[in-house]
Amino acid sequence: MATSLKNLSDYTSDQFIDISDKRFGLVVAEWNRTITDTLCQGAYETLLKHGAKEENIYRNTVPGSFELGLGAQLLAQHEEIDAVICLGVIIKGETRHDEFISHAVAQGLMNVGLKFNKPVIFGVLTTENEEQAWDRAGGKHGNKGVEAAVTAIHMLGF
Ligand code: DLZ
Repeated sequence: MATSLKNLSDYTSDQFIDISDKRFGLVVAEWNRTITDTLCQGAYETLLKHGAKEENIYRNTVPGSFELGLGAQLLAQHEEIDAVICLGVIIKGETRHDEFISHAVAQGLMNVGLKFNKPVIFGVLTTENEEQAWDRAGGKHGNKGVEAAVTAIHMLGF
């Protein structure tokens, strides 16, 4: 069934819908676990704060960020799941592994969202070091897990 086209002026950046019956999948990478757990906590609390029910939030882990794409797909393929939030921390090392993983994850998550026509959020930190990651996981730049959850809610209202 085709959805009706809303007036463009309806789309505002602070648009939030009732998410009390929405189901969310959280996919969390285990690399840099203490940081990804903090991102996850931020996302989880934000969903609850905006009205999601605890029993409607499904949390799964994957070994590393590279596996977020498949993890997202395995959740997104379920009709009951409305949005998937992927959380990871990719820290630059001596080699270019971080670039390959980051690009693959970004592209992979975009593909899953477009394939299943539902929000699949890229909540992945790509930093030079651990300090920069903590700055974005509850530190001076906020918690990007919170932002990822807000983005998912925003997209559900689209
Ligand atoms: C191998 C690897 C490396 C070196 N660094 C990270 C990282 O900083 N963040 C992350 O989430 N994952 C890392 N991984 C693991 C890969 O994402 C992946 O799990 C493995 O290459 C196996 O496919």
